[in-house]
Amino acid sequence: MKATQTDLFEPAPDLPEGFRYRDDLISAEEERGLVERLTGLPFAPFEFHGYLGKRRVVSFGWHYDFSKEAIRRAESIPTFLLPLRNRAAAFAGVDPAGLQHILVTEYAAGAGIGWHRDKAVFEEVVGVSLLSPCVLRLRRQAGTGLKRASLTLEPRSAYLLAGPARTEWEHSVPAVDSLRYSVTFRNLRAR
Ligand SMILES: O=C(O)CCC(=O)C(=O)O
Repeated sequence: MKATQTDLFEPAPDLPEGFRYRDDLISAEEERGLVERLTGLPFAPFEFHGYLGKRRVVSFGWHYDFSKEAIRRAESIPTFLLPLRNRAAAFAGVDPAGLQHILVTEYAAGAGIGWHRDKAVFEEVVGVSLLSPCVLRLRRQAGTGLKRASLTLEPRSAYLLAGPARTEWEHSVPAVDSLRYSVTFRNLRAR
């Protein structure tokens, strides 16, 4: 991580409470194997109320339908993603089986994701980055202004959004320079 140096598990003072980051969640060899499998997935352009985004996505376990603002069942989680889910869960300190939603996102060069907070149906969010670095920007309202933070997510790294980082802060990823995949794991909030 270049922009803001943190301990393995403790956020730097300027990173939000509830945010955690670590490099090298997986090895380069594991990354190669995963990317090979990811390229064969049935990606579709991200759709938001009829607008098609530049990034492409595929969901497993559950799918969040933005047009209906509801989640629905999706294809089962492929077995090749289960070891990565175990690793992500161990990093986040959550039960792997609870991470029932997986979103794989393909960012071609020039694709990013705008400011948002993940939907309230989800609880913690664990993201794993593959192939290329990107900047993760974070912001939240502070009085009449905005408090901001950012860091570089290195390939093979993981981050956790929990607590205020998840519920109070928004995040975004500016357009990437070269192909990047993210695999985000989410558990469902008790209903
Ligand atoms: O690419 C990332 O790691 C961020 C993904 C994200 O914010 C999302 O899917 O909501």
